[in-house]
Amino acid sequence: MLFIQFTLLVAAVSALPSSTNLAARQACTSPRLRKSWSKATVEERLAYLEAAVCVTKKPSRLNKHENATLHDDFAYTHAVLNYDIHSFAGFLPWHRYFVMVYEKALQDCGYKGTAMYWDWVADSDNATLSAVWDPVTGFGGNGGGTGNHGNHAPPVQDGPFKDHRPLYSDTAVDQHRLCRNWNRGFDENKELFGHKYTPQVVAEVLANSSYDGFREQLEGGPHASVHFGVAVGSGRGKIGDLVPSSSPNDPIFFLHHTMVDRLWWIWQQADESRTNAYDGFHRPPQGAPDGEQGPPVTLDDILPMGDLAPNGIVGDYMDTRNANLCYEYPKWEYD
Ligand SMILES: *[C@@H]1O[C@H](CO)[C@@H](O)[C@H](O)[C@H]1NC(C)=O
Ligand SMILES: *[C@@H]1O[C@H](CO)[C@@H](O)[C@H](O)[C@H]1NC(C)=O
Ligand SMILES: *[C@@H]1O[C@H](CO)[C@@H](O)[C@H](O)[C@H]1NC(C)=O
Ligand SMILES: [Cu+2]
Repeated sequence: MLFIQFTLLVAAVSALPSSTNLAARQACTSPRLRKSWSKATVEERLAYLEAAVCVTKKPSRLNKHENATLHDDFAYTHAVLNYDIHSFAGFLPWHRYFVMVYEKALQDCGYKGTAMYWDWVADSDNATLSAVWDPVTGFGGNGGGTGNHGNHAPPVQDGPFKDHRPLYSDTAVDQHRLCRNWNRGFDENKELFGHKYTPQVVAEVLANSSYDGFREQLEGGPHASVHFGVAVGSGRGKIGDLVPSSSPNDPIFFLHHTMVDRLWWIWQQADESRTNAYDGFHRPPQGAPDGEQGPPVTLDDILPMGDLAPNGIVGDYMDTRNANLCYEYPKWEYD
């Protein structure tokens, strides 16, 4: 009932966005190009890493725990909102906004660039060889070493985040070393589940002309496979940081989600009408009977951001040429 009233209410104001969009677009005269990590200069990569380390040392904005850092705030916010931001249409705009909040946090640490992406489509043949895992110009490699790490996968051994100590597992306080457990291409699988995000597979996902069909296939296919490929080693061992709802614990999360955002951008570029294409249904309240669905989504829906940043509105995160975003990406380049 509450939902129905809400939908009626927002229907009344939905004539507004187009003129607002136009004004916002005019304010973005020179969009910035978000780059692939592997194509950025060494200087650019080091500048990003320096700022990303700074975020892991800055004081928390949420002040939920005396040992929390700003980086922990990102993991906590994502974990506490987990149910409301995944497995429905809002997945894409919510993560677009979340990456933007992180980009601003990097810039508050002195970084002059933009978010960058891990091009796992280009790296799908053997994703363990990606430039993102470099110990000096990247995020360090797989977990390893000896010893017992409780519920956690082996800790990352090298790179700028080897001393990073995420505070949360899901929303529970459980300080631990940053950990990864790569899926090493067993059986017919490519390394890190790369067979789930080859150029051919992703081109097929992009060919889905319905917004929520595209979103569902991207989220459940390539997006999920990268999370699992980095953090769940072939059914063996313990889970790395990129899988639980606290997955922003691993700073590679933001490069992964910038790539997801780029694929949405590429999908939007295929037709002008797709800039504001948004459909599907909200999830039902947690614990509702199977098969129940929530109300239809609208461009006026709220993007909740907890206490990390002000809440957003979906319609403000559809067009990357809006003033609050103002960026673009390299086009599809794998054929
Ligand atoms: C914060 O970290 C310090 C140092 O590791 C530890 O002694 C302390 O118990 C932690 N505080 C809480 C509330 O967990
Ligand atoms: C991927 O690269 C790693 C590192 O060189 C290598 O050990 C592994 O065998 C490669 N995987 C495949 C399936 O070729
Ligand atoms: C688009 O995605 C939806 C949801 O996953 C799926 O049911 C549909 O078959 C897809 N359409 C095409 C043409 O692949
Ligand atoms: Cu997420």
